[in-house]
Amino acid sequence: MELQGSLLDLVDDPGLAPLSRAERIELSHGAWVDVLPGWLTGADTLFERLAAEVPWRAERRVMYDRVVDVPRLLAFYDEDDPLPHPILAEAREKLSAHYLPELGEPFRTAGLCYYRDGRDSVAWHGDRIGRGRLADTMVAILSVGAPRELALRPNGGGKQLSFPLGHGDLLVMGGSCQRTWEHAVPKTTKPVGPRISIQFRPRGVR
Ligand SMILES: O=C(O)CCC(=O)C(=O)O
Repeated sequence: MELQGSLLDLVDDPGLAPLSRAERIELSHGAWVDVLPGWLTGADTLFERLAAEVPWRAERRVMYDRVVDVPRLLAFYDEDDPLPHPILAEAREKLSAHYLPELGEPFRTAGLCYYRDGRDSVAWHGDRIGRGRLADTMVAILSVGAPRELALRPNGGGKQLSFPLGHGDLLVMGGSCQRTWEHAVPKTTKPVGPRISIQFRPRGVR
């Protein structure tokens, strides 16, 4: 399915709204999320550029006794790697400045995931490789393309929250969220278009 552009997003040049408009939702155990729908304008144009220009990797991994395809395409930009579009460097700078008083350090790396259709997904997990396993941190997710549900639940189960994220929406997971909550992008049989998520993380968080 092709990306259906958002009527609210007909501008070509990407731009970012003030982060002071983000709304905080407190979760349990010291976890929270900040949400800012439509943070990035021109997100559909950015989606098309990233889809075409990023060197996407298809990964495979061992599951039980089989090797299976990871159901999404991936790209990773380490802290010194040039990002694939200048608006992403600007987004990282703005996030770093806004959250510095709480986070105490800048966002540095960018992980990109490309969900081509409803069969692409990521299972329940926390970003606990590295410092997110032991200490509070933040992961900021900018979504472009068609909305997909990002689901959150307390570790091991419980009442689930779900955010449809696409077309320039921002969601920041903070506090103990990576340790005490899990997140996922579930598969869906609904006819959904493609989505790219850009996750900004501090050094040593994966
Ligand atoms: O697609 C998303 O927004 C979430 C990605 C994610 O959880 C991850 O790559 O660890």
